[in-house]
Amino acid sequence: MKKYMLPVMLVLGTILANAKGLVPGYLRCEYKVSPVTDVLHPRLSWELTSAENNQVQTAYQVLVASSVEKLTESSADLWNSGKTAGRSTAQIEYAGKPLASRKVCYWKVRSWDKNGAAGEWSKPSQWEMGLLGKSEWKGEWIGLDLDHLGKGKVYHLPPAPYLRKEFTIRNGMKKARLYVTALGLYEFSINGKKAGDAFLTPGWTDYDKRVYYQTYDVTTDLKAGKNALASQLSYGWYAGYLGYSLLVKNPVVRAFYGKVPVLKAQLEVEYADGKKETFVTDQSWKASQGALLESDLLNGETYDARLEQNGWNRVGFDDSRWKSPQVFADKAERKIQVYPGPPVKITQTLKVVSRKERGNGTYIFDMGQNFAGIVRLNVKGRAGDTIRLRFGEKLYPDGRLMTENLRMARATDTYILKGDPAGETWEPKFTFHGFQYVEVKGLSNAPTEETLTGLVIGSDTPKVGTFETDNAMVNQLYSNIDWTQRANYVDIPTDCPQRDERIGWTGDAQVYVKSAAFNRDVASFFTKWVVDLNDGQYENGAYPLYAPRPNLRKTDTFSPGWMEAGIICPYQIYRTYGDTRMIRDGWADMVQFMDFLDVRSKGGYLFKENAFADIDPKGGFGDWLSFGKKTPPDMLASFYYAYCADLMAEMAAAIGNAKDQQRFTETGRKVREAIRAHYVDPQGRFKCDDKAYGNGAGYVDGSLGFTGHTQTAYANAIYMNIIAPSDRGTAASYLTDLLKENGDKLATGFLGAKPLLPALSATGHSDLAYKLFLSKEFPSWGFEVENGSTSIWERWDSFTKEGGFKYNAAMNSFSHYAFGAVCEWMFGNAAGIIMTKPGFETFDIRPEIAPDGMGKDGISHLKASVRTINGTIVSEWNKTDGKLAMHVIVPVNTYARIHVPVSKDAKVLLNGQVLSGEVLSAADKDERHQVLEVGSGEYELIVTY
Ligand code: RAM
Repeated sequence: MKKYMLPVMLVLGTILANAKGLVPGYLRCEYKVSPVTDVLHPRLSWELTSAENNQVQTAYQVLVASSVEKLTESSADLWNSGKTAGRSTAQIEYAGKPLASRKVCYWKVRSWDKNGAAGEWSKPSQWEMGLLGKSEWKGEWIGLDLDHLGKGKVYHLPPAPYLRKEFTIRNGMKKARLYVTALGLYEFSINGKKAGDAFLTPGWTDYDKRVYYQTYDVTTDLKAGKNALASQLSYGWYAGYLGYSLLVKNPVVRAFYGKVPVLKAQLEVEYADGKKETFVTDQSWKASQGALLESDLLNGETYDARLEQNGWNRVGFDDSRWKSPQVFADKAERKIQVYPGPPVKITQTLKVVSRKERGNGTYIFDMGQNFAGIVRLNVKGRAGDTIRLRFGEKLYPDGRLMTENLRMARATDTYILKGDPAGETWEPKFTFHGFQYVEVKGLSNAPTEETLTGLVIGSDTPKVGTFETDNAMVNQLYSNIDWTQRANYVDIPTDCPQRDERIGWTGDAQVYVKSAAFNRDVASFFTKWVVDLNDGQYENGAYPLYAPRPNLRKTDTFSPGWMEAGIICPYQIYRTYGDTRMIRDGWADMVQFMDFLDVRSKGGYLFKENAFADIDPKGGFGDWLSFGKKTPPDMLASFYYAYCADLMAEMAAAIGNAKDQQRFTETGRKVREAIRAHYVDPQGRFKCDDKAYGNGAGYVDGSLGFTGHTQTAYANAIYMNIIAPSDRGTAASYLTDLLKENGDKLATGFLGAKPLLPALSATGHSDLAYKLFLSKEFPSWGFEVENGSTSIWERWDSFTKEGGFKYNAAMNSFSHYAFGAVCEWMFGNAAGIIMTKPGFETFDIRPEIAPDGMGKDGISHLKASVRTINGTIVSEWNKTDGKLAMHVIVPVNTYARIHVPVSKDAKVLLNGQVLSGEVLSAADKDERHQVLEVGSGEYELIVTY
């Protein structure tokens, strides 16, 4: 499949008379706008726009100063990069004077364009240094042990501790910063007002190794005279219930890191006269309990408003009956660092779509969308009225709330009224649920529109992708994918938000990470989680099943297809954002993982049948939730071995490590050779020694038997380049045969679904990829949509008309993003946005146009856009009789090759002009492209046949 391309360089657009060169905007530091960071050499980025087409940056200059006034070339006192040649507008490392804790740094940038003309300076932006190191923390860990008050039969849920302290501020306060962290969860307030708007702070980490803190600018919240600091704590990931440990009867079911949640806070006040004062958590604080009687992430909250201690978080409260808090010792090796990710927040509110009475004063509210979050309750009633809220993703056909699939997660919030005649509003603080429906019991008045409001929570990852077509099913599918991502990117990438699981499953994360990056800016989200992954790495080098990794079940360790997240996620972040720091920081860990694979393969560069018979389940999870005979997990492990070696070789090159590059290139070659020798027959079919697996006992679905000849095997082999390019055609025909034998239906699980459509497209079977993509028949993505889904299901058959919710009591989530990995094909193939250099510095636009003749079930118009680190790319196509129109936007500072699909006699108009140039020979079977090489600008292409 040799491609002959004749690049046509286009000089487009007229230079506007008043063009001012390149205009930098969206200034960010460590992927955030105006952040607080403890990165000593933070990385800066900006986005360029220009009134001209075909523009690139040839040089830039960054100024950093300790005040906005000093932000001039002659007085920038922290850093003047000088005119620095280069096209990069991201990952520019601060290289000025060393930065101390608390330093506020102002910065701006200007860029030179391709003609050497300097643009205007950007507007100033800023970042602030946090507390650099533990010695900056003067306070103690304080808390109140209420553990003995947990009373339930099934759940041990003690009340939440409350902490408070009053202090006096002199006149002339200039600036105040509050630094807060907790082992557990905290909400902090100053004079009764919540600090910041983040939720579930300070996030989940391996608390023995590190804990994060948040910084709040509280300058305007303080006043001269008395002020009150107050905090409520909860058990959260530190001391609460986690995962399925209760379900599997693990000896430990809660309090995996510690039993008592504790707080550490530091308020630093600066006066106009230069004096400073610091107020910290210590034994002089007061501690008690209040209305929050139960508070747990998985199990929900119980709040008895009659027990509210009025004014407890304000000045003047009588706390003489409160106790002194207990002071808890620190662990020497525990780091306290700035939270690196995007904050978890309430990102949207939802109105109730419908409410139905079910008798006995029970109502079912439909929020219209499956999401992760909580509800705000708004009620009026008598003191002691008890309202119980239960959450579910689905209703039974008779209208009852379905909660079986939550397994041991109680997911129930209870509010007991105080009887305020003006009405009462309440929402939980330290829990969330995955749901669409809410069952409400105990209302003394009929509910109204205002009774419940849905509050969507999730890591606040900026939306960067859009995807729209004229096919309603596809649009709903895209919406379902994004909602499921939002519901599961909650501090860490979880598998599901509803049942007793919600943990950072590595397999799910690795298959989905590329899709995720098309939808949302996940740079800082993964900056955080990759640290969790490395913290969770086993001593032998394996990455865990889930990160962070409390021991939820004795036998949980690692699995092929899961553990490779430790390589695949940093690689994807490198590709998407050009981030080489994540590679450098994690290099030793990643190399250790590769060493682990080498050792495990006993020098044979291959995993033969039963190579992972010592883990549980045997062989690992394999192509989890697939249909039919199982793809040998050891064969897939071998594929992943080769694939990881390739990614490592590429990352080694990116950080200039030639030795490792060579090592991993070699590894990749040897693994492939070994795979071919062992798992491929002379006809190019994948095979395995199925007898070696015996009756399959101990393997996932082992009783179904094993074969190498599966959709998953060929899809992965093509996707990961396991086979020689000359054998791809053969592999593709086996794949299409298998599909045909199966009535053009997929049979793939977690590891096979992602590469399936990309592999078909890569081998000239785009039409078949579309057929699977657009199908509404079981099993397919469209089937879920046809069944009214607003999110992505865990299983292809999570619900079927014949079987109903047959898996419920076991494992049946309706919000699991793994199968949403089709998103990668939607952007990368259907819209054809294909990165060719990290950060989309160069990319291809090569849309695959949907087949004709499908009417309403097909696609004739598709528009996708992605805001990359280099600006927004748009790819749109519109097919009408005998005509194809393409609309492409190429951002400033990037180059694209636009592949225009043309048939022999096609005429191509570019921005209204007839395009001359050669029609190229077939790229794939019967597909022909004309390739245009372009710089930044907007391109309308009309192809008439
Ligand atoms: C399930 C999880 C997850 C999957 C593992 C193997 O319980 O929900 O999606 O990765 O099992």
